[in-house]
Amino acid sequence: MAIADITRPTTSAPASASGDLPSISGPGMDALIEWVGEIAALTKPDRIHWVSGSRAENEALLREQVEQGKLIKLNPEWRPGSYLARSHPSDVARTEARTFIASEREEDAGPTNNWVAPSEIRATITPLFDGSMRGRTMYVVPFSMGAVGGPLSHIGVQVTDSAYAVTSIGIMTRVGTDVLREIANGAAWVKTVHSVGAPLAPGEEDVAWPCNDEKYIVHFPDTLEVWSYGSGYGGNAILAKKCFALRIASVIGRGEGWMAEHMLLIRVISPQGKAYHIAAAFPSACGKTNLAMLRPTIPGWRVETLGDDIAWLRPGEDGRLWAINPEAGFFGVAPGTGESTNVTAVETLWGNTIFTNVALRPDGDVWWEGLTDEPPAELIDWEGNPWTPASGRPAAHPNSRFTVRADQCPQIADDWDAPEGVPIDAILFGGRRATNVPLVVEATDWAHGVFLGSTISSERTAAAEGTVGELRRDPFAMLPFCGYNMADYFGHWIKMGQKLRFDRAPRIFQVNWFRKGTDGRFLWPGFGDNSRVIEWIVRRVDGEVPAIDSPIGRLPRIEDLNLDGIEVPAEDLEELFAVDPQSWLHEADLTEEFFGVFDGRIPAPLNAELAALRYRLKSS
Ligand code: GTP
Ligand code: SPV
Ligand code: MN
Repeated sequence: MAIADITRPTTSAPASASGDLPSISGPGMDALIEWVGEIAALTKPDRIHWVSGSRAENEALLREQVEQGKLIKLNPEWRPGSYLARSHPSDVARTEARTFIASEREEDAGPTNNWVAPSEIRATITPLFDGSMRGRTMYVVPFSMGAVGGPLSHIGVQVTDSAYAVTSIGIMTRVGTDVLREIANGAAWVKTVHSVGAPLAPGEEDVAWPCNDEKYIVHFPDTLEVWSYGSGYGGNAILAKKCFALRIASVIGRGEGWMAEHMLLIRVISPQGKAYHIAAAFPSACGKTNLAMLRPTIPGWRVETLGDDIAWLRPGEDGRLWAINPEAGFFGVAPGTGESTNVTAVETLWGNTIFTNVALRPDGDVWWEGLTDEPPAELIDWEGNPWTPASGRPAAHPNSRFTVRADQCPQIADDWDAPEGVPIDAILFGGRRATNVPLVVEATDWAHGVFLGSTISSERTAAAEGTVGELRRDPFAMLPFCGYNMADYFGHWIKMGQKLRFDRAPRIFQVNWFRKGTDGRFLWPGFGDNSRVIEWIVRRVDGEVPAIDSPIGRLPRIEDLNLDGIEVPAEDLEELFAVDPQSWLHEADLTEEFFGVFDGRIPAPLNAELAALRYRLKSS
């Protein structure tokens, strides 16, 4: 099939699935209908469509987007049920500078968030939303994070004028009438409003990716609301994800005694058949999806996927920390995902996938850097222009993504959506650090682990706007996602530890797959070989191996690392675990500077950890 055949838009027709208000009644329904009416009165859409989550509705929405030239249907021979979206070149990642926390009090947002007074921002955005959906359909999407009705689950409703967002939310969350029934029965829900900010005048033709140069992603933690304007991309538009499941949920969790974290979730199974559960927080585009889908290169070990981006964790009555993945799909980074790095992801993407900003092959399939070693001879790049390997620019955008249901993953755990979740044995914190941070370090106790989490820094990636490669603090990988003062968030972590039984609390580790040699290459093979580090971690959890005390934490003895079948030169291994006291004293100075930003609000146990670190470094 030629490219022209699958990209040609035809005339538009409305989605056929009814979109009528379902006949569900109950005390909670009236409040929802009233709120939808208020938003419609403000945004003035041509139509309101209540999303039922049915298959027929989803197919109609996809078909309509193809007819409007907003999605390209991929060749079903290679990629059944799959589509390509190309965003506007100005709307390709989360916009942190346009993301706001509008708490009543500035100190509740804290120095790392963009704070704005609720009354002020409402005065700014209300005129923008006024009439912003003219000429468009307003979709009402009820969704559940976590199994519908589960003890750790929460409900939200997103209204949006983007069909692309609706089909994405349908993959990423549980959408449907059973959620409405929960709302009707009185369940609490979070209000999220999304407009791409591109009203259509009568007769005006739509563009492939409507958006607005002016963007506002605003969170109201005191009233549990999100208002997002101007962007159609990722976390800016799928409000269930970062806006709700992290920023708003972190605030709810602070009040209710649980934690919303930027973490993947896996079950590791040893050759003896013993299962361990690990949660790991790495910043955006630093390897969560890859570790979530790990295929161990060491014989006998297996990993089952539970989640790849967000975990909600709650101390259980048994003194353990229990976790669920509140999402139902993966919104993963495409570049770098290939047979040699993440074959599980490649298999997950066999069909029923929405790709955004990847390249299109002449045969109607997709491609991105790293999918295969050799690029195809010709492509259409993410902006729709002809591309060859000689073009001298990437064919896929560095933050191009796939959106696919979790249950398509060949190694998803059978019980991945169990409402009660899984008990966590180990928590990992990581980042992208070319220098200083060893391959793995174990915290001496919970407070030291919280200190490690609070001091994580990482080189910036293309997942958000900003300078790629620049080192920045990203505590707990939550810098862009914490809905309240991060110093209080550190304190919440300390308190959560006190709720756990000391002998049942997860052990905490810091990892770094990205340390580089002086020649600029990665010292550690990474990907499937990260299972070797996981094996050591699990053996530490079981108390099977001793560790070496260092000023920054406990390091493995090299002889305890399973290196069978890989060649890592001895000098590289040494470099991977080198702890240079001078560089670390400098890191400690930077940590003091970072803590200083919080105006004395850093919890005392973390200041004590910093002092103890310096003492150990100076006396080592
Ligand atoms: P978000 O979805 O933005 O939160 O990203 P993520 O944390 O899920 O990152 P992901 O797993 O998608 O990886 C991002 C990039 O890091 C990809 O290009 C990967 O190929 C690369 N990467 C992941 N794991 C490793 C590793 O162990 N070693 C190296 N060198 N690169 C890795
Ligand atoms: C991230 O940036 O951490 C993501 C992508 O997972 S987005 O949903 O756009 O935030
Ligand atoms: Mn993420």
